[in-house]
Order: sequence, then structure tokens, then C-alpha cells
Amino acid sequence: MNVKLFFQRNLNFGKRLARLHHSNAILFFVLTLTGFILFSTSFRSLFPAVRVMVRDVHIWIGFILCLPLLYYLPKMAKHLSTLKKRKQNRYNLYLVLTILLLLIVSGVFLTIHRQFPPQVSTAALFIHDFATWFGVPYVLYHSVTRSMWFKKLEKKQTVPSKQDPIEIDERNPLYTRRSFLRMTSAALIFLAFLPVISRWFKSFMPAASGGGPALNGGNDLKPLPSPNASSSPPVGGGRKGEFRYYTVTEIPKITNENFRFTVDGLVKTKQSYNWEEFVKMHRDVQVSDFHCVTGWSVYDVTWEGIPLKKILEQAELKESAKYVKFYSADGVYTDTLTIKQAMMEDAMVAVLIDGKLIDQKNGGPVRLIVPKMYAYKSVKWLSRIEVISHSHTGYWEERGYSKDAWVKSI
Ligand SMILES: Nc1nc2c(c(=O)[nH]1)N[C@H]1C(S)=C(S)[C@@H](COP(=O)(O)O)O[C@H]1N2
Ligand SMILES: [Mo]
Repeated sequence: MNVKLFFQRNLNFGKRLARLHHSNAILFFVLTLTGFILFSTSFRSLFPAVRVMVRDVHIWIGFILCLPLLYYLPKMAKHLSTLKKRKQNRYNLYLVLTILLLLIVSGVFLTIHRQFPPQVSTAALFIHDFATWFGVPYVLYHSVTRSMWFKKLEKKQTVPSKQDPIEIDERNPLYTRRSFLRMTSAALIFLAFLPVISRWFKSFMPAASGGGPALNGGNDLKPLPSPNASSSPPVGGGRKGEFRYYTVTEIPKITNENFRFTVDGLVKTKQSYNWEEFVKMHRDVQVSDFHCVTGWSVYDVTWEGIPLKKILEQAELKESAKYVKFYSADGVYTDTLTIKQAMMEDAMVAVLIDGKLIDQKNGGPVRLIVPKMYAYKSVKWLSRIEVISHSHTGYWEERGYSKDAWVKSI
């Protein structure tokens, strides 16, 4: 082939790749941004109304990002042939493609995770997180070190003259300046991500708590309930996985003064307990899994508390009773179950987790758990149960979450 033509073609090919690379970079940036927003717990309370929209945008951009990739893949062999002598660039390419593939495949599974038992989303979320914590800093490093600004910084004062070809070897000051700048950027980016990455790693370590006296969990209540024998040590062997603590308000602090637990509405005998009375109620122990609809789960949690069924039976439902509405002491969060759902054996007003008083940030001292449903049904800082005749739309359902909260079982 004509040599000139060959170079001409390769040049065009290169230009097209560069353009592709550019649009991908923008999409990747928006994906990273929406991804962090979804991951952030403070965003839930700041802009709860747009949470579901941000999720959909994230998913759609993920799909759109597949298009340039599909366009690129058939041309990959050709691209690789232009990188024959550039080992570094080739490795970079393999690494970026692997990260993208992991993110896309796990992202697809996270999008449709409700079709599968929770173990699928546990695995998919792990891969999605892993690829993010390694991929995003890497891509960031890549874009910083290849930016015009950085290139200028590298060449500052060291370029002898425009005509001289720059020889890069270990004795050239440009080389040391360059590696110094690159190492510094790598270190800075790594440091910036260290807190999240280490927190993520820690979430896979066994819970540090174990043994010792029951703590007050951040709230201020006396007396502390003494755990059942099967609760401490927990029959479930201790929970596996970490909760991601969510709230849509300031975390309420519960004390003997402000604690109230009431059951009212369409019941024959209204119930109202202060803390001293509440801790005297008979509690059962159960081991169950806890699933958030965003994909994370905590397995084998040993809960101790009062079965919801018992509480409702004690209050005696009126004929007109159809739904049960749950109120949080945060003053904002609510959700509902039908009477039939509320009568499920494992729906529980929980007080202890793995033999300890439930942490304040975990919804303590008293939270609802509905193991067969996604945890947005499990109202934290539960303070009131109202039996009603009309349906009520819960906090997150009001903001786009599905009314069907059932978790698919194996
Ligand atoms: N009061 C209140 N209850 C709540 C929430 C909340 O924000 N406020 N979030 C729900 C959601 S979506 C989940 S996944 C679980 C999270 O429980 P955790 O924060 O103890 O992990 O609580 C549920 N109950
Ligand atoms: Mo959730």
C-alpha cells in the first residue's frame, strides 16, 4: 500500500478514536457523578424527591455508554495493531476495558436485580463497588496526566528549545520531573479516595462488636433490656454484612423523657407505653436477612423484639381495620402494610440486634423489621402504630419506590 495513504488512513482512524474517547469521557464523568450521588447517604435527605430520577439517569447513561463501546469493539484489533510498540498503552486499554465490562455487567444485574434472589445483587453490588473504587481513581489519574494542563506542567522550564527533539531517558531532567508529577498525582488521587475505599473494605470485615455489656446504642435510656439467652450470644452467629445507615432527617435521639410507643386507630384497646413499660413486654428472637432495594443485604441478623402480630392482637383490631400505618419518631418517615402482611410471623418490632440494643443510627431503640420485604418498609425509630381503613402511601413509595416491596426468595 502507498505509504502516504496508509498514514492518512491511520490518522483519520486516530482522530475518530480521539473523538470517541472524548464523548466517552464526558459520559463517564456524568456516570461517576450520579453514581456518587446515589451512594451518598446525605443526598437521600437533601433531595429525596429526585433520588429515583438520578437512579434512572445513571442507568440510562450506562446504557448509552455501551453504544460507543459497541462501535469500538469491532475496530479493536486495528487499534491494537497501532499500539504494537506501546506496551503501556496496550495495558492501559485492557485495564480500562476490563473495568468498563465489570461495571456494565454488574450494572445490568443491579438494574434488574429484583428478578433474582438478593444474593445476585449482593454479588453485583460488590463488583460494581470494587470496579468503581479502582476504576474511577484510575480513570481520573489517566485524564489528569493526559490533560494539556498537565503536559504543560511537565514540560515547564525543561524544554531546551522548540527544535530540539526531547530525549527521554533516566538522565533527562524532564523524565524525573515527569515521574515526580505523576507519582504525586497518583498519591493525591489515592489519598482522596482512601476514606471511602477503606470504609468499603471494612464493611466486609466481621463486625468489631462482640461480647461485652449491652451498650445504650447512642440513645439515652434506662433500664437497658436484658437480652434473651438465644439472643446473646446471637443464635444466628452474628450478622454478616454491614448496614448502610439511612435517614431522611436528623437522627433523632431517644431518651426516657421523649420515648413513646403507641398503638391506636381502629383498635378496641389503645396501647401506650413509656420506656420502662415497653422493656417489660415479652420478646421473641428470630434470625432473618435484611435487604435494601438498592442492592445491599445483611444476612443472619439475630433480632429480639415483639412480634408485630402480638402487638396487634393485644390491641384487638376493629372490623373496619384494613391497613397498619407506622410512624417514625423522626416526624417524617412513615410506611404501611396490609393487615395480612402485618400478621406475618416474622414482622417484628425489634429492640435488640445480635444481643445489643439497636444503635441510634440503625433505628434504635425500636425499629420495625419486615424481612420478606425491602427495608424501606422497616421504619426506624418506630414510635406509633396506627390501624387505618384507607391505604396510605409510604415515604419512599411517595417518591417513586415500588408499592410492591416483596423480596424474591430462592
Ligand atoms: N425513619 C426512617 N426509617 C427508614 C429509613 C429512613 O430514612 N428513615 N430508610 C429505610 C430504608 S430505604 C432502609 S434500606 C432501611 C435502612 O436501615 P439502616 O439505616 O438501619 O441500615 O431503613 C428504612 N427505614
Ligand atoms: Mo433501602
